Amino acid sequence: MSNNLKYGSISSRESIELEEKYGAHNYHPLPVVLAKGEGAFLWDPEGNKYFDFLSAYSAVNQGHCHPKIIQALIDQAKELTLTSRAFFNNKLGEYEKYITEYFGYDMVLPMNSGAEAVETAMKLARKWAYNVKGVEPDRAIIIFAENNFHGRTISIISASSDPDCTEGFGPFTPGIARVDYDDANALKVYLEKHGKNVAAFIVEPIQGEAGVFVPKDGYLKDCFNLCKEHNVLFVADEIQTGLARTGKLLACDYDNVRPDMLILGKALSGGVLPVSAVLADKEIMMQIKPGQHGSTYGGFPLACAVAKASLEVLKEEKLAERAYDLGKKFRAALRNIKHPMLKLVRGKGLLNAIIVEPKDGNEAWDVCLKLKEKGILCKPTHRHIIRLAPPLVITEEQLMECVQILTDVFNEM
Ligand code: IF1
Repeated sequence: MSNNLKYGSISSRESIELEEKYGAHNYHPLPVVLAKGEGAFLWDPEGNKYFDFLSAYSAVNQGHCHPKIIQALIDQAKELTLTSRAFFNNKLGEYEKYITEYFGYDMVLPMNSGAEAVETAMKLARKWAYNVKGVEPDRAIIIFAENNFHGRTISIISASSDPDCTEGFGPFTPGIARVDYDDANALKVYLEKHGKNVAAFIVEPIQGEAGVFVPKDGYLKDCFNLCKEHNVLFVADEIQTGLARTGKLLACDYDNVRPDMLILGKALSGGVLPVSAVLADKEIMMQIKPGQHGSTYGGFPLACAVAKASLEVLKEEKLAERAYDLGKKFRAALRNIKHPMLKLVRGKGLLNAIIVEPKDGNEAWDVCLKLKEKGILCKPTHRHIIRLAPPLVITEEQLMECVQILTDVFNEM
């Protein structure tokens, strides 16, 4: 038992030692231990307070432990948590009606992790290709973008161009192709050559992991139109960009594109449970028949209650509008920080990133360590890019306080 603890019963040091000893080393976390979260804030066991500028990779858009979402969790947890889909339950149908009307689709297939939803979309696309489009059996192709990130399963990393995601995990799933991101012509050329066997084009409206790559205005619309020309499904992976994060309900809204399949996850549960979903109209969704796909927890009553509350919060608190307005102010303020290490600012809404130019042996990781000391938690991606993505409930005043902290850190580098 350690003294000077504010939250929990073990210290930061003990927590790290336990993770090092007993947990797989599949991450290299920033040296900080979190014990409590509320809104835009996190605290370590000793009570040190931090702004969360990662939001668990956009899973906590509604803020940590949002009261309404936690209440929904508690109320449902006392009634019924899991039935499996062997039986009906009184929460799933109500949630399915709510979420399909919320996004304007006929149907939804509920899953758990984002990767499971992406895999589900791939299976639906293949079924549709064979049953509706008439692609020959086992010939369906799914196109992804270079530098994509859609999850960690074998079939999803089969689409990855990142050696860290693929090395030593072969052999890979066939029927997968890649085209350059933010280049509709690359998709056009591929579809003109192979379009008759292509089931779908799966794309992130903004590439998160790649470093918040925002494509040109109209890129998504051009790709959508090309897909329609070649009878190919346009599938948007909005697991990270969706649910108000980029300043619209969906990032596809910027191009007025309605994806044939919409993939959601992360903030769909406000960071409370792994909840994901694939939304599509009947022609696609009904290609999967009873017994052909599913999962033990997919659409379980507890997830339905939590996800419905999480979606309600987005609307009630106008989080997309907030993200839009605060994002513009945030990028403008960041661009005012004149420092040789702060090379570039990019993003939409409150999904932003800065590119850090190494200087005197300091690089993005060192900036993140300094930010941690001053009360902001964020982490580099691809070494020189720092994603800055606070919960959408952060206030303008708090955001500007963080800009000042960022300014101070760079000036001290
Ligand atoms: C990790 C980042 C990585 C996603 C998109 C599907 C998934 C993700 C657009 C899969 C998940 C997470 C996974 C996590 C770190 C984070 C991430 F992009 F957000 F930064 F890895 F690249 N589509 N992204 O962003 O969803 O199965 O994780 O629920 O794996 O390290 P999941």
